[in-house]
Amino acid sequence: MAALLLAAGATLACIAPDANGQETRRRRGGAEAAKPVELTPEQVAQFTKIANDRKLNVDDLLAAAKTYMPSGRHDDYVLFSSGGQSGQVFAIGVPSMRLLRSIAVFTPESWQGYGFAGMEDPVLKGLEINGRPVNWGDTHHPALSETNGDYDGQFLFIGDKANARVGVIDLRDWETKQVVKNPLTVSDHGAAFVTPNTDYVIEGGQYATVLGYGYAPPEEYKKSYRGMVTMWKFDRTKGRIDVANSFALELPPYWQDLADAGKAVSDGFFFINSFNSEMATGGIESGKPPFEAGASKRDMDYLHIIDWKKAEAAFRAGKAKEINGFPVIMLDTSIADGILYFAPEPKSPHGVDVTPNGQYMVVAGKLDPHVTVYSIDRIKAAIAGKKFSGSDDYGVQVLDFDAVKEAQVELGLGPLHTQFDDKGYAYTSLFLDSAVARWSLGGDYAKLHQEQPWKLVHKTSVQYNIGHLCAAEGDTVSPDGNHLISMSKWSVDRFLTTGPLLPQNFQLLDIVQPGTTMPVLYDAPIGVGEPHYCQMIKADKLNSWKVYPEIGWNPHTQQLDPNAPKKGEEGVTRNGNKVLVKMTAVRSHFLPEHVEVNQGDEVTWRIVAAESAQDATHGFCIGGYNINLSLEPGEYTEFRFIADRAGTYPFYCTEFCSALHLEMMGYLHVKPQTKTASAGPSN
Ligand code: K7E
Ligand code: CUA
Repeated sequence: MAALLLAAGATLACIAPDANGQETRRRRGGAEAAKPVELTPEQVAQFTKIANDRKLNVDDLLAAAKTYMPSGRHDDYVLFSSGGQSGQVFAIGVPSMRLLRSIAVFTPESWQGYGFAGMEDPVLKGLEINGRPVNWGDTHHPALSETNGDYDGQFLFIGDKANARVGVIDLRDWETKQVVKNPLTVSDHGAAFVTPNTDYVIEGGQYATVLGYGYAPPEEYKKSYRGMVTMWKFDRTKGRIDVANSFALELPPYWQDLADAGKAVSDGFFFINSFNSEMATGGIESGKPPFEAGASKRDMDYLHIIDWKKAEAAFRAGKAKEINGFPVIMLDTSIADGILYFAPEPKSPHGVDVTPNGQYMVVAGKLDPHVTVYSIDRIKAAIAGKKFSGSDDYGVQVLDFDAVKEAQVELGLGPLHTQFDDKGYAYTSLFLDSAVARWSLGGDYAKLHQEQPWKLVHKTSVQYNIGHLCAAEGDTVSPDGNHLISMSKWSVDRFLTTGPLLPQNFQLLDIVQPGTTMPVLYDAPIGVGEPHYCQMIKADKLNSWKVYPEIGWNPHTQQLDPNAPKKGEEGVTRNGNKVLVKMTAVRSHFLPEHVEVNQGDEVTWRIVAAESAQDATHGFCIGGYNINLSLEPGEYTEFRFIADRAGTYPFYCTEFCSALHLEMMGYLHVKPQTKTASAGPSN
């Protein structure tokens, strides 16, 4: 019987994945080679009956046909979405809207094993702030790495608003490699955005503080509080942010909001919208106007125009000053070197987005029904011609609004963010209207469409209160213009009630047809966190590994690890109270199966998944010791812990990897220190 079971296990383990793969390939091939569909009268009758039974109209049937993915068929795009307060990133297939994976970034996640690898988990260590573990994040803006302004599918960055951190994900294995903490501010908002060749990852601030974790009372706001933007240098070869070559710019204490890098004609600049140029300090509790009123008093705020190539030159010339050990280009240098200019922007705007050709910057009104469009040609000419309307309280020169403004387009209530397609349209989210506005671009874009330039063309209602939106390849120099996601924040009445806390609603819009056709095709509830922004990349641009390149691969160094145990080296060795475990995991056993240590021993455990078949993932957990690893094919992990609690601890594989998965276990025996001590949890 055992032999039979083993044989069955081996069959399942070795043959099933191949058999599945073949099956999948056959089906995909079959689907691609399918003859054009011709419905028989019987099939038409069948469709009609189903539609009527399920109360579906023709548009519903069309929407289903546009989004349904037959089993085994792959999606065309991958949406990388912020997971909001979950601290994660979600990968979602488009057009099916199926969740493909979640990636733990700022919040340890047990399925992926991240954060549960004992004391030495490198990413977990990166979450510490001033010695305190801060194991969550408020993820906002993901940014795919770019080459020449086009997503290259290599890396993904994302900002943590609550703690001013940036996470780096390697898209070869879809795992977080690095988290950097901004040493200047507690929280941020305008992160992450990349320059067109990913030389820098931009992290803009938001709520002004005393830079470098300093203190000053609110009465000293204007004097002591400051905003900032940080330019994190990215080292593509290492796949890490190079902190030593990164720097920041001091900014006035306006609340910098979103950022976007220039591209093509505007390459070398980036742009940040801002609000609270009133420098309101709130204080509703002592009879002062609350922030919401105080920060919205003036008619104009400032679009920040930053010449980052000049800033980089100033940093390299040693002109930065250290704050909390981090180089900062101070305002006087930025003004003197022509690094920073302002342009007026209407009333507490939200979002700045650069058109694919780099020519225009679109700032959405939020409290103003317009988007305001600036042109880089006008900005450059105004700087060169010194067309200033004055300067702000800190001496930053303000460009003349009429000199830099290209157009203003009235769209509706609460415009927030803008995306672009391949047909010369822009799409702006309208939070208060709960709609996506399609409008026509002018300039070189005018020849791509039949509309009047700079005009509202159409609005599609969404459900409800859209924040960001995202078009296919929408932040690149060449957007695809077929799918658009509305990241709707309220979902009341859209889904079954899930208690008082409802999911967010990602709605898929079809933007293929020009003009006034722009239907909602699909509602995808997102029941984790409040996602802010996402980016959508063509799936065939991703070159993900199917398995790790070699057995013994260390995902943190992205190379073969010399410490990875090889087959035949398994065992337990001791040096004083230090115990070294070398283990391999292969269907369906761990080797060794018994590990004996003494209470108080410091245990270093090295484990390799000696597998090369795709999806032959093992897990490894030790209950009570907070250990859980995901051991993907080829992966090597080292973890350490103090065996401070005596007892008998089964360890087992947490992934259903074969028919004999339940047998893939062993025991950690922690022998009590004294003969009288009793073992177990009551110890
Ligand atoms: Cu919610 Cu981009 Cu943080 Cu706008 S942000 S909605
Ligand atoms: Cu290995 Cu279950």
